[in-house]
Parts: sequence; C-alpha cells; structure tokens
Amino acid sequence: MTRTARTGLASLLALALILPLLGLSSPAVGQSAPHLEFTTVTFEDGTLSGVEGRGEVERLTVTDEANRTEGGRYALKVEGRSQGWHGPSLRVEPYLEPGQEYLASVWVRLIEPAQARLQLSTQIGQGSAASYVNLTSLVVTPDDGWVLLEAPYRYTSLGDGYVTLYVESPDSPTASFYIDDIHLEPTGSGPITFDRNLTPLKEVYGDLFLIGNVVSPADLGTIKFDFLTHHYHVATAENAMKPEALQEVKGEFTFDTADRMVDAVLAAGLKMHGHTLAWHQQTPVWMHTDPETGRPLPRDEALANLRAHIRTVMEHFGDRVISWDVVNEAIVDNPPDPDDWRGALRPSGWYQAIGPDWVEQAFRAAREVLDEHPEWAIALYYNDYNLDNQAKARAVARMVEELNRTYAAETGGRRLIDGIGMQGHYSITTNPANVRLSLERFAALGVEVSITELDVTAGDAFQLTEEEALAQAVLYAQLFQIFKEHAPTIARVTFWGLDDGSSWRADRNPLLFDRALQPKLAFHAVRDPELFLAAYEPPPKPEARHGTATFGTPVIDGEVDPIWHQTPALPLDRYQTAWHGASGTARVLWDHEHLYVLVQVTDEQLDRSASSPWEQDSIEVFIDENNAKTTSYEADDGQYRVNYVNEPTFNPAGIGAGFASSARVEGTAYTVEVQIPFRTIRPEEGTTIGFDVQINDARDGVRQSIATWNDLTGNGWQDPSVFGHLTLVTEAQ
Ligand code: 9MR
Repeated sequence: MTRTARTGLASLLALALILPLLGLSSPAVGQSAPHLEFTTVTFEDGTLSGVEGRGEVERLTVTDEANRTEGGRYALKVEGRSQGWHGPSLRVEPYLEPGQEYLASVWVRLIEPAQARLQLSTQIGQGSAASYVNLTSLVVTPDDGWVLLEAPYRYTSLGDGYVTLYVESPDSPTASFYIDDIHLEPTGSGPITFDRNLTPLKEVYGDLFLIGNVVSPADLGTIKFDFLTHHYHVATAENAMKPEALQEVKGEFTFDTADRMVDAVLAAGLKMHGHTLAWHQQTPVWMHTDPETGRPLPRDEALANLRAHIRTVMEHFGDRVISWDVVNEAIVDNPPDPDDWRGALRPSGWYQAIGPDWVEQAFRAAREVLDEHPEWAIALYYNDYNLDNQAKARAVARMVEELNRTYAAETGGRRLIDGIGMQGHYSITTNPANVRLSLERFAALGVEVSITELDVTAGDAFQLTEEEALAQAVLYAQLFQIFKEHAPTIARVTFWGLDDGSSWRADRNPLLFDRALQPKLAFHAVRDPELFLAAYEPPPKPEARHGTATFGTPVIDGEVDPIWHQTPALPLDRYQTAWHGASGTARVLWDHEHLYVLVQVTDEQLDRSASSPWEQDSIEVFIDENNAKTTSYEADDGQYRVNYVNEPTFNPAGIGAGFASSARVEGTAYTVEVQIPFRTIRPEEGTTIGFDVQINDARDGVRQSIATWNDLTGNGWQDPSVFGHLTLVTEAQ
C-alpha cells in the first residue's frame, strides 16, 4: 500500500473509529430518579449505620480516633479480619435503579500493615448467585492518611434484591483500616443500548475458532445477556461455577443458580465452557485444610474431596459444557528452573495436602468421569495466566508433556490433558512475540490451545488517553493476527468481560467496549486486524540507547576509584512510573573476565521493608551477552539486583557464581559497585552486549518509582529485547 493510500484510509477510518473512542462517557438515555436518595454515611450518629462485617468476624467500631467528615468527629474502625474478602459491607439496593450508572465512593485510611491494597467492590446477588465486581483499588500506607476510592458502575441487575458496597484488601487478609463518608450517587447516565447492527465478532471469527465472553447469573434477562448473545458463541461463568459457588459446605452442592445460568446460555444458542474444577482461590478451605488447626488435611482425605468435587460437578453438568478448566493456575510466576516443573508448582492448599501429583490426580479424576460417558465430547484443560512468560510457559509445557506421555504409555496412546488455556491477562507492554512463542510451544505438544480470559489493560483511574487507546488497539490487532495464523491449534478465544465497566480491572479499561457498551478502537482492531494495522502506525517506541564501557579493572569496595572517571556516565532517567523518584547514573568498565558497573543513586528515603527484593531500594543490572535481543531469557541473559545494604538477588537464581558487589550509603544517597563475570562470551574490544540498569525506589514498603537507562516497558526481567546496547572499547569515547 502506498503512503498516500495509507494516509487516506487512515483519515477515513479515523472518522469512523475515533468517534466512538471519544464517546467514552455514557449517553444518557432517559433519566429517572432512583427509589431512595442515598445519604452519605458519616458515622456521626455513633452507629454502624447498617454496615456489617462480610465475614462475621470483623470488629467494627465507630471511633473518634480518626475522622474524614468535614465538621465531624467519627469514622468506622475495621479490625479482626482474617481473609482478604473480609471487610465492612453496606446494603445499597434500595437506592439503585436498574440500568442507571452510579458513582460509588468511600474514604479509607490504613492502620496496618505497612502497606496494603484497599479495594472498593460491589456484590450483586447472594450465595452461589453472587457476582463480585472490583470497582477500584489503591496500594496505600498508613502515612498516606485518608485516601478516596471512587468508581462508576452501572447496575444492570439488582441481584434479586441484594446489592452491597464493601471494602476489602485482597492481598492483605489481616489489614485493619478506617473508613468514612460512604457515598453513592447517580451519574445521570441512564439505561444503555448497544448497536445491534455492529458485525458480531462470532461472525467475523466463526470459521476460525469460537469467540467467547463471561457470564454471571445477574446478567440473565438484562441488556448484558443480549449483548453476550449478539457477539459471542460461548460463555464462561465468571464466578458461578467455581468451587466455592458449588460446594461451599462439604457435601452440600448448590447447583440451582449455575443451572439457571447454564440453561439460559444454552437456550440462547451459545455453548458453555466450565470454569473451574480445582483452584487455589475461591475454593472453600475445608477441601484441603483442617479448619481447626489450619494444617493441610491428610493426603487421602484431600484427594477424596478433590475427586468427589470433580466427579459430582462434571456429572451434574454433563455435556452441557464443551470443556472444563480442570486445574487453574498451579504453576508459580517466572519459575527459576522451568525444566523442573514439580519445583515450579505453587505451594497451594491442594499441593500441601496432596503433594506434587495433585494436578495429575485432578485430571485423572476428570478423565475417569469422561471414560464413563463416551457420548460426551468434553475437552479437559489446564488453565493459567502469564503464559507469555517463557519460563512459566516452559514449566507448563514440561508438565503437560510428561503427564500426557505417562498416561499415553498406560492407555495405548490416549491423552490425559486435551488443552492448555492461556488466560491472556495482558497490558499494552506485553510483547506479542512471546504470546506467539508460547502458542507454538503448546501446539508442538499436540494439545489444543484456547485463549481463555483475554483483556489488555491501558491507562488507569478509568482514564484512557488517545495514545493509550491506540496502543491497546494495536496490541489487540497484533494478537488477533497471531491467533488467526494459529487458528488450526486454537479452539476458542474468550474475553474476560463484556465491557470496561464490568471488568475485574475496570479502572484500567481493558476491553473492546466502553462502559456504555460502545465499541472502542480495540473493537475495530479485532474486527479487522490487517486493515487496522495497515491504517494505524503503532505508537513509536523510544530508540534503544547505545553506550560504551571502557577497558579497566576497578576495586569493588564501594569507593569511587579514579578509574571510574575514565568511562562515561549513563543517565538513568527513563521512568516506567508516572511518579519520578530516585535517579542516578551508571558507569561501566570491563576486562576479559568481568563487567563492572558503578551505580550512584540519589534518593530521599531508603527503605527495604518489603519482602520482594524489587520493592526495596535497589539497583538492577541486565545483561544479554550475545545481544541477540531475544524476547525471553536464554543462557547468556541475566538480571543482577543489589539493595543499598548490599544484599544481592539473581534472575535466574543460579547465575551468582563469581558475582561480587559492594554498597555504601551516604545520607539517603547510595552507591553500588558490582562485578559480573562473563559467562558465555570472551569479550574483546568492539564487542556489543545488550545492557540496562534500573533503580527501584521504595517508600514505606512499596516501590513508588522505577528509573532505567533504556527500558520503558518494565519487561526486562523476562524479555532481553528491551535492553539497550553497550559497546566495549579500549579508550573512553
Ligand atoms: O473475574 C473474576 C472476579 O470477579 C473475581 O473477583 C476474581 C476472584 O479471584 O476472579 C476473577 O476471575 C479470575 C479467573 O477466575 C481466573 N483467572 C484470573 C481471573 C481474574 O482474577
């Protein structure tokens, strides 16, 4: 295509495509007053004002220890929590009118621990019919004082008359905090409609693979359900078929709600995928752990629970589903030795009770059920996230390959695991090349692959700039090009959410449709990836930097020897974070055995209280010895981290031999010197290696800023293609 044609097409498309993009706010279609007007809950009358603990163990006290209300004195103190989902909850359905959009808000103030993610969520419906929507969250510290959690949400359903707003802390089960000034008001955006003339995605992709999305019991009979049936072939229950929804109490299966939902999906002509039989989350603790002692159950008991759950659930739904996620998320992130997949298993409750064969046992239990029903055509899946990370993908591939090989040997060539689900919770910095590599790695095992929970975050705080919307659309287009190329391997591509407003990551706008169900640029990118990529230039990536290292051998003692001044300073001034914290420079020397790096950091506060080393004040050096710019780590690639008290950590874990470092603190500034042995090359003058340096700036246990010499994506820990180039020279240039 010529440049002119490209530009002409671009402007045509721009009109057609940018308009909906700009229409991100919801159109107001008729406004009517809600049933009751919500009065801000300030706790000034000294009562709990209807707020209750979700877990019934929380201590809720109205206190004058803290207050956010202007002119007031009181707030609510929340203590005694023991689960991430515990927290204060308020019924709000009397104030809601279906179809209306509301702005929900609450002020929160953390008491302890040193940091926690506090999240405002809403629950629609009860028990196994419940949908949980994460409205917005922030990582906070006690020093932050009062912080506002505020988010819009459109209630298309009132969950049979049960809706709550609640505050939880998903990653910090015992966090305590104050809340004040709970507020809820209509935004003025009334019921929405969607464009029924828009080409359904299922028509676009019908010949290649199934296209799917999530469903919740609360969606039945609402516009969301119509929207689902317009665009998609297949549905996954976002929550309603998880272990806690189906068997919260041992032996008491609660199928009614899921049945209603599955039957409605089938009646609408869609297929149903089952999610999920065994997982470490949304699973009642009794299944694998003794609730009295908190210790893992004996293996036989846990295995019996696992097998009974799998059998009962599979027999109940029968061939109303086309596939099951038998095991979800069993492998840890970025395993240090991916070839040892057993060593890469997550230490979950199931693992601790049953042992490293728990995944195999789950699949065998599921396979036994299918063997008794040869008339059912149901595919058994292993499902996981971050499978674009090549270390994790490799561990999963090793596991699936071995389990299938063993089973085939026993059964005359039959498969135990039919497919691998790549969840696909991506962001605009995801490298599509790694998605392709994993797809190909899994396809080579002879299993089918599905993309099971696709979303791509862009922007934050419910804001999406034009550049971010474009970057998101470009990545969606690139992903769908890859999926189309691999269509013979791919059974299904399922998005995780109908629209940005109901996504589990709503504040980062990850889906194809906005809160008013209007198509975003990303929709058009998915509808026709080739046309889209021909018309839109991907947003420019910053040029990879080039630097030099001078020949010479320093003493690694934290002193800046004069020899360091014979090599140029590399500025560490590219920030991956909106907040620009600690900055500094790096200087590099080399000899035939080692690379030496001096990093001088200027900071305002030194902190190493976080348990993750990358969340501590620290520096990192990244090396790609053959500068092949591969998108995943190979034998010549490494990441070396040292904090300001000279504690080193390595990725992968085994590369520490011959490494030396020294750190010196002056006030809140610090200097780190490192010596890194060359492991796979013998460097000479003129050798160019891939290279980067990063400063992690921590405050109160949280990393608040990341500065690098080159990489802006934050993927350097798994993707050497984002490093800069460093040439080894004899004399300073
Ligand atoms: O989208 C689901 C959200 O409503 C739940 O609160 C959350 C609880 O863990 O689970 C979400 O779905 C998860 C899926 O089941 C498995 N992969 C990760 C998804 C996002 O957390």
